[in-house]
Amino acid sequence: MATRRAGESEKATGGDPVKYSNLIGGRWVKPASGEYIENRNPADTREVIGLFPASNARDVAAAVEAAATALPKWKATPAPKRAEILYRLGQMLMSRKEEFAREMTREMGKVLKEARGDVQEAIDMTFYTAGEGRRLHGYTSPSELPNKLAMCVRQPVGVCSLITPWNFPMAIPSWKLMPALICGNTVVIKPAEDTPLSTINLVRMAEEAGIPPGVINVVMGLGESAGAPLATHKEVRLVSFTGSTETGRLVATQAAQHDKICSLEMGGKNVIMVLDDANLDLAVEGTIWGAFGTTGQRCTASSRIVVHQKVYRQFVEKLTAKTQQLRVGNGLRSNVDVGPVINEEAMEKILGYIDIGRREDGAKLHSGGNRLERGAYRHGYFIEPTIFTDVAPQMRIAQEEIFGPVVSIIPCRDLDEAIEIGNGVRYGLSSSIYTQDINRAMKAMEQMYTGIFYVNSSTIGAEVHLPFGGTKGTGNGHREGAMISSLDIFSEWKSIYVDYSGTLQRAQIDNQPA
Ligand code: UN1
Repeated sequence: MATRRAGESEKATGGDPVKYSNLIGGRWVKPASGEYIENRNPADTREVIGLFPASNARDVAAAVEAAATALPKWKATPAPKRAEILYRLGQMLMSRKEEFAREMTREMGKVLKEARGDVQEAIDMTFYTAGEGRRLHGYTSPSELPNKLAMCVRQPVGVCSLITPWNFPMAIPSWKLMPALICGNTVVIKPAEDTPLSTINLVRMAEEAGIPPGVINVVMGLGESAGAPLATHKEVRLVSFTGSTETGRLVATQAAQHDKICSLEMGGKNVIMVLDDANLDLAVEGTIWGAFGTTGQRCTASSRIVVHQKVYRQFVEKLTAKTQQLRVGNGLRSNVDVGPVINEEAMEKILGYIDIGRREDGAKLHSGGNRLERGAYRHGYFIEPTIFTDVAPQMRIAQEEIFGPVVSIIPCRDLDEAIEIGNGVRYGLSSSIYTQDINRAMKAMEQMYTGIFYVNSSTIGAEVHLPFGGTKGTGNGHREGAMISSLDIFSEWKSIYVDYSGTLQRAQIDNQPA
Protein backbone atom coordinates (compact mmCIF):
# COMPACT_ATOMS: atom_id res chain seq x y z
CA MET A 1 0.00 0.00 0.00
CA ALA A 2 1.22 3.47 -0.84
CA THR A 3 2.36 5.45 2.17
CA ARG A 4 0.67 8.73 2.85
CA ARG A 5 2.57 11.92 3.46
CA ALA A 6 1.26 14.37 6.03
CA GLY A 7 -1.19 16.68 4.34
CA GLU A 8 -2.43 14.04 1.94
CA SER A 9 -5.72 12.53 2.94
CA GLU A 10 -5.74 10.03 0.11
CA LYS A 11 -2.71 8.87 -1.79
CA ALA A 12 -3.08 8.64 -5.54
CA THR A 13 -3.74 5.19 -6.84
CA GLY A 14 -3.48 4.30 -10.49
CA GLY A 15 -3.28 7.87 -11.77
CA ASP A 16 -5.92 9.38 -9.47
CA PRO A 17 -4.88 12.79 -8.18
CA VAL A 18 -3.74 13.12 -4.57
CA LYS A 19 -6.28 14.63 -2.20
CA TYR A 20 -4.84 17.02 0.34
CA SER A 21 -6.24 18.11 3.70
CA ASN A 22 -6.38 21.16 5.93
CA LEU A 23 -4.16 21.28 8.98
CA ILE A 24 -6.20 22.00 12.08
CA GLY A 25 -4.93 21.55 15.63
CA GLY A 26 -2.10 19.28 14.52
CA ARG A 27 -4.31 16.96 12.42
CA TRP A 28 -4.69 16.89 8.67
CA VAL A 29 -8.45 16.87 8.19
CA LYS A 30 -10.88 16.83 5.29
CA PRO A 31 -12.85 20.00 4.54
CA ALA A 32 -16.31 20.30 6.07
CA SER A 33 -17.84 20.67 2.62
CA GLY A 34 -16.25 17.44 1.40
CA GLU A 35 -15.37 19.40 -1.73
CA TYR A 36 -12.03 19.95 -3.38
CA ILE A 37 -10.42 22.31 -5.85
CA GLU A 38 -8.39 20.76 -8.62
CA ASN A 39 -5.03 22.35 -9.18
CA ARG A 40 -3.27 21.93 -12.52
CA ASN A 41 0.16 22.77 -13.86
CA PRO A 42 -0.16 26.05 -15.81
CA ALA A 43 2.60 24.93 -18.21
CA ASP A 44 0.70 21.74 -19.03
CA THR A 45 -2.86 21.59 -17.83
CA ARG A 46 -3.05 17.85 -18.47
CA GLU A 47 -1.04 17.44 -15.31
CA VAL A 48 -3.07 17.60 -12.10
CA ILE A 49 -1.02 18.69 -9.09
CA GLY A 50 -3.66 17.57 -6.65
CA LEU A 51 -7.08 18.13 -5.17
CA PHE A 52 -7.11 20.71 -2.41
CA PRO A 53 -9.82 21.44 0.18
CA ALA A 54 -12.60 23.85 -0.76
CA SER A 55 -12.95 25.11 2.79
CA ASN A 56 -15.68 27.25 4.27
CA ALA A 57 -16.48 29.14 7.46
CA ARG A 58 -16.77 25.88 9.45
CA ASP A 59 -13.19 24.87 8.64
CA VAL A 60 -12.04 28.41 9.39
CA ALA A 61 -13.81 28.39 12.76
CA ALA A 62 -12.21 25.06 13.69
CA ALA A 63 -8.76 26.33 12.66
CA VAL A 64 -9.12 29.61 14.55
CA GLU A 65 -10.28 27.75 17.65
CA ALA A 66 -7.29 25.42 17.40
CA ALA A 67 -4.99 28.44 17.10
CA ALA A 68 -6.66 30.10 20.10
CA THR A 69 -6.29 26.91 22.17
CA ALA A 70 -2.59 26.61 21.31
CA LEU A 71 -1.89 30.26 22.07
CA PRO A 72 -1.31 30.34 25.86
CA LYS A 73 1.37 27.64 25.81
CA TRP A 74 3.16 28.93 22.71
CA LYS A 75 3.12 32.47 24.02
CA ALA A 76 4.62 31.26 27.32
CA THR A 77 7.42 29.37 25.54
CA PRO A 78 10.60 31.47 25.83
CA ALA A 79 11.37 33.17 22.53
CA PRO A 80 14.88 31.59 22.32
CA LYS A 81 13.17 28.19 22.51
CA ARG A 82 10.73 29.14 19.78
CA ALA A 83 13.78 30.20 17.79
CA GLU A 84 15.42 26.79 18.17
CA ILE A 85 12.54 25.29 16.22
CA LEU A 86 12.99 27.88 13.49
CA TYR A 87 16.71 27.07 13.22
CA ARG A 88 15.78 23.43 12.74
CA LEU A 89 13.15 24.38 10.20
CA GLY A 90 15.70 26.43 8.22
CA GLN A 91 18.02 23.39 8.06
CA MET A 92 15.20 21.13 6.93
CA LEU A 93 14.10 23.51 4.20
CA MET A 94 17.70 23.66 3.00
CA SER A 95 17.85 19.91 2.70
CA ARG A 96 14.61 19.79 0.65
CA LYS A 97 15.20 22.94 -1.41
CA GLU A 98 15.44 21.25 -4.81
CA GLU A 99 12.36 19.08 -4.29
CA PHE A 100 10.21 22.00 -3.10
CA ALA A 101 11.46 24.21 -5.92
CA ARG A 102 10.45 21.63 -8.51
CA GLU A 103 7.01 21.23 -6.96
CA MET A 104 6.65 25.00 -6.97
CA THR A 105 7.49 25.22 -10.68
CA ARG A 106 4.94 22.52 -11.44
CA GLU A 107 2.39 24.23 -9.28
CA MET A 108 2.70 27.81 -10.49
CA GLY A 109 5.02 27.90 -13.48
CA LYS A 110 7.97 30.13 -12.53
CA VAL A 111 11.25 28.87 -13.95
CA LEU A 112 13.19 26.50 -11.75
CA LYS A 113 16.03 28.86 -10.88
CA GLU A 114 13.48 31.39 -9.65
CA ALA A 115 11.58 28.71 -7.71
CA ARG A 116 14.89 27.82 -6.03
CA GLY A 117 15.23 31.50 -5.16
CA ASP A 118 11.74 31.48 -3.68
CA VAL A 119 12.55 28.54 -1.39
CA GLN A 120 15.89 30.20 -0.56
CA GLU A 121 14.04 33.34 0.48
CA ALA A 122 11.97 31.25 2.92
CA ILE A 123 15.21 29.71 4.25
CA ASP A 124 16.80 33.15 4.67
CA MET A 125 13.71 34.47 6.41
CA THR A 126 13.59 31.50 8.75
CA PHE A 127 17.23 31.77 9.89
CA TYR A 128 17.05 35.56 10.06
CA THR A 129 13.93 35.47 12.23
CA ALA A 130 15.33 32.72 14.42
CA GLY A 131 18.12 35.12 15.41
CA GLU A 132 15.45 37.46 16.71
CA GLY A 133 14.54 34.92 19.39
CA ARG A 134 17.40 36.30 21.48
CA ARG A 135 16.55 39.93 20.78
CA LEU A 136 12.88 40.96 20.51
CA HIS A 137 14.17 44.07 22.20
CA GLY A 138 12.15 46.67 24.00
CA TYR A 139 13.83 49.48 25.91
CA THR A 140 14.10 51.09 29.30
CA SER A 141 13.79 54.81 29.73
CA PRO A 142 14.23 57.36 32.51
CA SER A 143 10.98 58.23 34.20
CA GLU A 144 10.06 61.88 34.74
CA LEU A 145 9.44 60.96 38.38
CA PRO A 146 11.90 59.79 41.03
CA ASN A 147 11.99 56.16 42.16
CA LYS A 148 10.16 54.93 39.13
CA LEU A 149 11.28 52.59 36.36
CA ALA A 150 9.88 52.96 32.85
CA MET A 151 10.27 50.35 30.10
CA CYS A 152 8.46 48.75 27.21
CA VAL A 153 8.28 45.17 25.99
CA ARG A 154 6.75 43.45 23.01
CA GLN A 155 3.80 41.15 23.54
CA PRO A 156 2.24 38.76 21.03
CA VAL A 157 -0.98 39.94 19.40
CA GLY A 158 -2.76 36.57 19.49
CA VAL A 159 -4.27 34.59 16.63
CA CYS A 160 -3.11 35.84 13.22
CA SER A 161 -4.78 35.20 9.85
CA LEU A 162 -2.22 35.04 7.08
CA ILE A 163 -3.69 35.33 3.59
CA THR A 164 -0.99 34.73 1.02
CA PRO A 165 -0.59 35.07 -2.77
CA TRP A 166 0.48 32.58 -5.43
CA ASN A 167 3.41 34.40 -7.01
CA PHE A 168 5.87 33.80 -4.15
CA PRO A 169 4.21 30.74 -2.66
CA MET A 170 6.87 29.93 -0.09
CA ALA A 171 8.72 33.21 0.35
CA ILE A 172 5.72 35.39 1.17
CA PRO A 173 4.11 32.96 3.64
CA SER A 174 7.50 32.84 5.37
CA TRP A 175 7.65 36.67 5.64
CA LYS A 176 4.44 36.50 7.65
CA LEU A 177 4.75 33.16 9.40
CA MET A 178 8.26 33.46 10.88
CA PRO A 179 7.85 36.86 12.58
CA ALA A 180 4.37 35.83 13.77
CA LEU A 181 5.82 32.71 15.39
CA ILE A 182 8.88 34.30 16.94
CA CYS A 183 6.65 36.91 18.60
CA GLY A 184 4.59 34.11 20.20
CA ASN A 185 1.48 34.23 18.05
CA THR A 186 -0.44 31.31 16.62
CA VAL A 187 -1.66 31.43 13.03
CA VAL A 188 -4.12 30.25 10.43
CA ILE A 189 -2.74 30.42 6.89
CA LYS A 190 -4.99 30.60 3.84
CA PRO A 191 -2.76 30.10 0.80
CA ALA A 192 -3.87 31.20 -2.65
CA GLU A 193 -5.93 28.48 -4.29
CA ASP A 194 -3.37 28.25 -7.10
CA THR A 195 -0.46 27.37 -4.81
CA PRO A 196 -1.52 25.40 -1.74
CA LEU A 197 1.17 22.74 -2.20
CA SER A 198 4.11 25.06 -1.50
CA THR A 199 2.45 26.15 1.74
CA ILE A 200 1.81 22.52 2.67
CA ASN A 201 5.51 21.79 2.06
CA LEU A 202 6.55 24.68 4.28
CA VAL A 203 4.15 23.79 7.05
CA ARG A 204 4.94 20.06 6.99
CA MET A 205 8.56 20.95 7.59
CA ALA A 206 7.54 23.25 10.44
CA GLU A 207 5.60 20.38 12.04
CA GLU A 208 8.59 18.06 11.68
CA ALA A 209 10.88 20.72 13.11
CA GLY A 210 8.78 20.69 16.28
CA ILE A 211 6.16 23.43 16.01
CA PRO A 212 3.46 22.23 18.46
CA PRO A 213 -0.01 21.24 17.23
CA GLY A 214 -2.38 24.15 16.71
CA VAL A 215 0.35 26.79 16.46
CA ILE A 216 0.19 26.72 12.66
CA ASN A 217 -3.10 25.82 10.99
CA VAL A 218 -3.78 25.76 7.26
CA VAL A 219 -7.15 26.24 5.63
CA MET A 220 -7.26 26.05 1.85
CA GLY A 221 -9.86 27.36 -0.52
CA LEU A 222 -11.27 30.41 -2.23
CA GLY A 223 -11.17 33.97 -0.97
CA GLU A 224 -14.94 34.37 -0.62
CA SER A 225 -15.56 31.13 1.25
CA ALA A 226 -12.32 30.64 3.24
CA GLY A 227 -10.54 34.02 3.20
CA ALA A 228 -13.48 36.22 4.18
CA PRO A 229 -14.40 34.31 7.37
CA LEU A 230 -10.73 34.37 8.33
CA ALA A 231 -10.72 38.15 8.15
CA THR A 232 -13.80 38.48 10.36
CA HIS A 233 -13.62 35.69 12.96
CA LYS A 234 -13.90 37.21 16.43
CA GLU A 235 -10.91 35.30 17.87
CA VAL A 236 -8.59 36.63 15.17
CA ARG A 237 -6.61 39.67 16.28
CA LEU A 238 -4.59 40.38 13.15
CA VAL A 239 -5.02 39.90 9.42
CA SER A 240 -1.97 40.03 7.21
CA PHE A 241 -2.80 40.03 3.52
CA THR A 242 -0.77 40.11 0.32
CA GLY A 243 -2.64 40.22 -2.97
CA SER A 244 -4.62 42.52 -5.20
CA THR A 245 -5.61 46.03 -4.19
CA GLU A 246 -9.29 45.23 -4.71
CA THR A 247 -9.25 42.23 -2.37
CA GLY A 248 -6.99 44.08 0.08
CA ARG A 249 -9.58 46.81 0.42
CA LEU A 250 -12.26 44.24 1.19
CA VAL A 251 -10.04 42.62 3.80
CA ALA A 252 -9.30 46.01 5.38
CA THR A 253 -12.96 46.99 5.43
CA GLN A 254 -13.93 43.76 7.14
CA ALA A 255 -11.01 43.91 9.54
CA ALA A 256 -11.92 47.48 10.51
CA GLN A 257 -15.44 46.44 11.44
CA HIS A 258 -14.03 43.83 13.80
CA ASP A 259 -11.27 45.97 15.35
CA LYS A 260 -8.43 43.90 13.94
CA ILE A 261 -4.88 44.88 13.23
CA CYS A 262 -4.57 44.75 9.47
CA SER A 263 -1.42 44.72 7.39
CA LEU A 264 -1.81 44.94 3.62
CA GLU A 265 0.63 44.43 0.80
CA MET A 266 -1.00 45.08 -2.55
CA GLY A 267 -0.34 46.15 -6.11
CA GLY A 268 2.49 47.91 -7.90
CA LYS A 269 3.20 49.77 -11.14
CA ASN A 270 6.93 50.02 -10.76
CA VAL A 271 9.18 52.18 -12.85
CA ILE A 272 12.72 52.02 -14.15
CA MET A 273 14.09 55.43 -15.20
CA VAL A 274 16.83 55.27 -17.82
CA LEU A 275 18.74 58.55 -18.17
CA ASP A 276 20.85 59.65 -21.13
CA ASP A 277 24.11 58.80 -19.35
CA ALA A 278 23.01 55.30 -18.32
CA ASN A 279 24.93 52.15 -19.08
CA LEU A 280 22.33 51.05 -21.62
CA ASP A 281 23.30 47.39 -21.76
CA LEU A 282 22.94 47.16 -18.00
CA ALA A 283 19.60 49.00 -18.14
CA VAL A 284 18.36 46.60 -20.81
CA GLU A 285 19.39 43.61 -18.72
CA GLY A 286 17.64 45.07 -15.69
CA THR A 287 14.52 45.73 -17.74
CA ILE A 288 14.40 42.19 -19.12
CA TRP A 289 14.78 40.75 -15.64
CA GLY A 290 12.35 43.18 -14.04
CA ALA A 291 9.68 43.02 -16.73
CA PHE A 292 9.76 39.38 -17.77
CA GLY A 293 11.21 37.56 -14.75
CA THR A 294 8.48 35.48 -13.07
CA THR A 295 6.60 36.19 -16.33
CA GLY A 296 5.99 39.71 -15.03
CA GLN A 297 3.91 38.34 -12.16
CA ARG A 298 5.60 40.16 -9.30
CA CYS A 299 4.28 43.06 -7.31
CA THR A 300 7.72 44.55 -7.90
CA ALA A 301 7.77 43.87 -11.67
CA SER A 302 9.19 46.66 -13.84
CA SER A 303 6.13 47.43 -15.89
CA ARG A 304 7.05 51.01 -16.90
CA ILE A 305 10.37 52.05 -18.36
CA VAL A 306 10.80 55.80 -18.64
CA VAL A 307 13.63 56.48 -21.08
CA HIS A 308 15.41 59.74 -21.87
CA GLN A 309 14.62 60.79 -25.42
CA LYS A 310 18.33 60.99 -26.38
CA VAL A 311 18.83 57.28 -25.83
CA TYR A 312 15.26 56.17 -26.47
CA ARG A 313 15.74 54.61 -29.92
CA GLN A 314 18.91 52.86 -28.99
CA PHE A 315 17.38 51.49 -25.79
CA VAL A 316 14.31 50.17 -27.60
CA GLU A 317 16.48 48.46 -30.25
CA LYS A 318 18.66 46.75 -27.67
CA LEU A 319 15.68 45.77 -25.54
CA THR A 320 13.80 44.33 -28.49
CA ALA A 321 16.77 42.26 -29.64
CA LYS A 322 17.26 40.79 -26.16
CA THR A 323 13.53 40.21 -25.62
CA GLN A 324 13.29 38.25 -28.83
CA GLN A 325 15.98 35.90 -27.59
CA LEU A 326 13.96 34.95 -24.52
CA ARG A 327 12.77 31.37 -24.54
CA VAL A 328 9.24 30.86 -23.30
CA GLY A 329 8.21 27.43 -22.06
CA ASN A 330 7.90 24.98 -19.22
CA GLY A 331 9.94 26.34 -16.32
CA LEU A 332 11.30 22.90 -15.48
CA ARG A 333 13.41 22.96 -18.67
CA SER A 334 16.80 24.43 -18.03
CA ASN A 335 16.89 26.51 -21.24
CA VAL A 336 13.62 28.32 -20.55
CA ASP A 337 13.66 31.98 -19.42
CA VAL A 338 9.95 32.76 -19.14
CA GLY A 339 7.31 30.35 -17.85
CA PRO A 340 3.52 30.39 -18.26
CA VAL A 341 1.15 32.76 -16.50
CA ILE A 342 -0.71 31.36 -13.54
CA ASN A 343 -4.12 30.44 -14.95
CA GLU A 344 -6.65 31.03 -17.68
CA GLU A 345 -8.28 33.99 -16.00
CA ALA A 346 -4.91 35.73 -15.62
CA MET A 347 -4.09 34.97 -19.24
CA GLU A 348 -7.38 36.51 -20.40
CA LYS A 349 -6.79 39.58 -18.26
CA ILE A 350 -3.28 40.09 -19.65
CA LEU A 351 -4.41 39.56 -23.25
CA GLY A 352 -7.21 42.02 -22.51
CA TYR A 353 -4.63 44.62 -21.47
CA ILE A 354 -2.60 43.95 -24.60
CA ASP A 355 -5.77 44.71 -26.56
CA ILE A 356 -6.33 47.88 -24.57
CA GLY A 357 -2.72 48.89 -25.35
CA ARG A 358 -3.23 48.22 -29.06
CA ARG A 359 -6.19 50.56 -29.04
CA GLU A 360 -4.56 53.35 -27.01
CA ASP A 361 -4.04 56.30 -29.27
CA GLY A 362 -0.33 56.68 -30.00
CA ALA A 363 1.05 53.59 -28.27
CA LYS A 364 2.69 50.98 -30.51
CA LEU A 365 2.70 47.26 -29.95
CA HIS A 366 6.37 46.91 -30.73
CA SER A 367 7.08 43.26 -30.02
CA GLY A 368 5.16 40.18 -28.86
CA GLY A 369 1.51 40.56 -27.95
CA ASN A 370 0.23 37.06 -28.63
CA ARG A 371 -0.76 33.99 -26.79
CA LEU A 372 1.47 31.04 -27.71
CA GLU A 373 -0.75 28.04 -28.28
CA ARG A 374 0.79 25.77 -30.85
CA GLY A 375 2.86 22.64 -30.42
CA ALA A 376 4.49 22.42 -27.01
CA TYR A 377 2.50 25.47 -25.89
CA ARG A 378 -0.91 24.09 -26.57
CA HIS A 379 -1.66 22.81 -23.08
CA GLY A 380 -0.39 25.84 -21.17
CA TYR A 381 -1.03 29.53 -20.54
CA PHE A 382 1.82 31.12 -22.45
CA ILE A 383 2.08 34.73 -23.59
CA GLU A 384 4.93 36.27 -25.58
CA PRO A 385 7.01 38.84 -23.74
CA THR A 386 5.40 42.05 -24.96
CA ILE A 387 6.77 45.56 -25.45
CA PHE A 388 4.67 48.67 -26.02
CA THR A 389 6.58 51.77 -27.13
CA ASP A 390 5.66 55.46 -27.29
CA VAL A 391 3.36 54.97 -24.33
CA ALA A 392 2.00 58.11 -22.68
CA PRO A 393 2.03 58.22 -18.86
CA GLN A 394 -1.76 58.43 -18.50
CA MET A 395 -2.61 55.48 -20.71
CA ARG A 396 -4.26 52.54 -18.96
CA ILE A 397 -1.35 50.21 -19.74
CA ALA A 398 0.93 52.73 -17.97
CA GLN A 399 -1.38 53.16 -14.98
CA GLU A 400 -2.95 49.81 -14.14
CA GLU A 401 -1.27 46.70 -12.81
CA ILE A 402 -1.22 44.06 -15.56
CA PHE A 403 0.70 41.35 -13.67
CA GLY A 404 2.03 39.71 -16.80
CA PRO A 405 4.90 39.89 -19.31
CA VAL A 406 3.96 43.30 -20.68
CA VAL A 407 6.16 46.39 -20.47
CA SER A 408 5.42 49.99 -21.45
CA ILE A 409 8.23 52.22 -22.70
CA ILE A 410 7.59 55.90 -22.05
CA PRO A 411 9.86 58.64 -23.47
CA CYS A 412 10.90 61.58 -21.27
CA ARG A 413 12.90 64.82 -21.62
CA ASP A 414 14.85 64.94 -18.40
CA LEU A 415 15.19 63.69 -14.82
CA ASP A 416 12.43 65.94 -13.46
CA GLU A 417 9.96 64.63 -15.97
CA ALA A 418 11.07 61.03 -15.32
CA ILE A 419 10.41 61.50 -11.60
CA GLU A 420 7.04 63.09 -12.26
CA ILE A 421 5.98 60.20 -14.51
CA GLY A 422 7.51 57.68 -12.12
CA ASN A 423 5.48 59.01 -9.20
CA GLY A 424 2.36 59.56 -11.28
CA VAL A 425 0.54 56.32 -10.48
CA ARG A 426 -1.70 55.15 -7.65
CA TYR A 427 0.91 52.66 -6.40
CA GLY A 428 4.27 53.15 -4.69
CA LEU A 429 6.12 49.88 -4.30
CA SER A 430 9.45 49.95 -6.14
CA SER A 431 11.38 52.26 -8.46
CA SER A 432 14.83 52.39 -9.98
CA ILE A 433 17.17 54.68 -11.86
CA TYR A 434 19.97 53.94 -14.30
CA THR A 435 22.51 56.77 -14.43
CA GLN A 436 26.25 57.30 -13.90
CA ASP A 437 25.64 60.67 -12.25
CA ILE A 438 25.58 60.45 -8.46
CA ASN A 439 23.75 63.76 -8.11
CA ARG A 440 20.90 62.65 -10.32
CA ALA A 441 20.73 59.29 -8.58
CA MET A 442 20.53 61.02 -5.19
CA LYS A 443 17.82 63.40 -6.34
CA ALA A 444 15.71 60.51 -7.61
CA MET A 445 16.38 58.56 -4.42
CA GLU A 446 14.99 61.47 -2.43
CA GLN A 447 12.03 62.28 -4.63
CA MET A 448 10.64 58.89 -5.60
CA TYR A 449 7.75 58.19 -3.27
CA THR A 450 8.09 54.40 -3.19
CA GLY A 451 8.84 51.89 -0.46
CA ILE A 452 11.83 50.46 -2.32
CA PHE A 453 14.36 52.26 -4.54
CA TYR A 454 17.27 50.90 -6.56
CA VAL A 455 20.24 52.57 -8.26
CA ASN A 456 21.61 50.87 -11.38
CA SER A 457 19.57 47.78 -10.67
CA SER A 458 16.10 46.56 -11.58
CA THR A 459 12.96 47.09 -9.47
CA ILE A 460 13.16 43.55 -8.09
CA GLY A 461 15.61 41.79 -5.83
CA ALA A 462 14.51 42.77 -2.33
CA GLU A 463 16.49 41.10 0.48
CA VAL A 464 14.68 39.71 3.51
CA HIS A 465 16.35 41.89 6.13
CA LEU A 466 15.22 45.22 4.67
CA PRO A 467 11.65 46.50 4.95
CA PHE A 468 9.44 45.33 2.07
CA GLY A 469 6.34 47.28 1.14
CA GLY A 470 5.10 50.38 -0.53
CA THR A 471 3.38 53.73 -0.33
CA LYS A 472 -0.03 54.91 -1.61
CA GLY A 473 -2.25 52.15 -3.05
CA THR A 474 0.42 49.51 -2.46
CA GLY A 475 -0.24 49.15 1.22
CA ASN A 476 -1.43 50.62 4.48
CA GLY A 477 1.90 51.64 5.92
CA HIS A 478 3.26 48.35 7.22
CA ARG A 479 6.48 46.70 6.08
CA GLU A 480 7.24 43.00 6.09
CA GLY A 481 10.73 41.51 5.89
CA ALA A 482 13.06 43.43 8.17
CA MET A 483 12.59 42.82 11.87
CA ILE A 484 12.77 46.56 12.50
CA SER A 485 9.38 46.84 10.80
CA SER A 486 7.74 43.40 10.78
CA LEU A 487 7.90 42.98 14.56
CA ASP A 488 5.71 46.06 14.75
CA ILE A 489 3.09 44.16 12.78
CA PHE A 490 3.24 40.93 14.76
CA SER A 491 3.70 42.26 18.28
CA GLU A 492 2.14 45.01 20.33
CA TRP A 493 3.98 47.29 22.70
CA LYS A 494 3.35 47.16 26.39
CA SER A 495 4.70 50.11 28.39
CA ILE A 496 5.45 49.25 32.00
CA TYR A 497 5.95 51.64 34.92
CA VAL A 498 7.27 50.35 38.23
CA ASP A 499 6.86 52.87 41.03
CA TYR A 500 9.08 52.13 44.04
CA SER A 501 8.64 55.52 45.75
CA GLY A 502 5.94 54.31 48.13
CA THR A 503 3.97 57.50 47.39
CA LEU A 504 1.30 58.45 44.86
CA GLN A 505 3.11 59.98 41.88
CA ARG A 506 0.99 61.40 39.09
CA ALA A 507 3.24 62.25 36.14
CA GLN A 508 2.00 65.40 34.34
CA ILE A 509 -0.20 66.41 37.25
CA ASP A 510 2.82 66.66 39.55
CA ASN A 511 4.58 68.90 37.06
CA GLN A 512 3.19 72.35 37.96
CA PRO A 513 4.97 75.70 37.47
CA ALA A 514 6.69 76.76 40.70
C1 UN1 B 1 6.99 40.37 -5.29
O1 UN1 B 1 7.44 41.22 -6.04
O2 UN1 B 1 5.84 39.94 -5.45
O3 UN1 B 1 12.07 41.51 -4.53
C2 UN1 B 1 7.85 39.82 -4.19
C3 UN1 B 1 12.07 40.38 -4.96
C4 UN1 B 1 11.63 39.20 -4.13
C5 UN1 B 1 10.25 39.36 -3.59
C6 UN1 B 1 9.28 39.92 -4.58
N1 UN1 B 1 12.57 39.02 -3.07
O4 UN1 B 1 12.47 40.15 -6.06
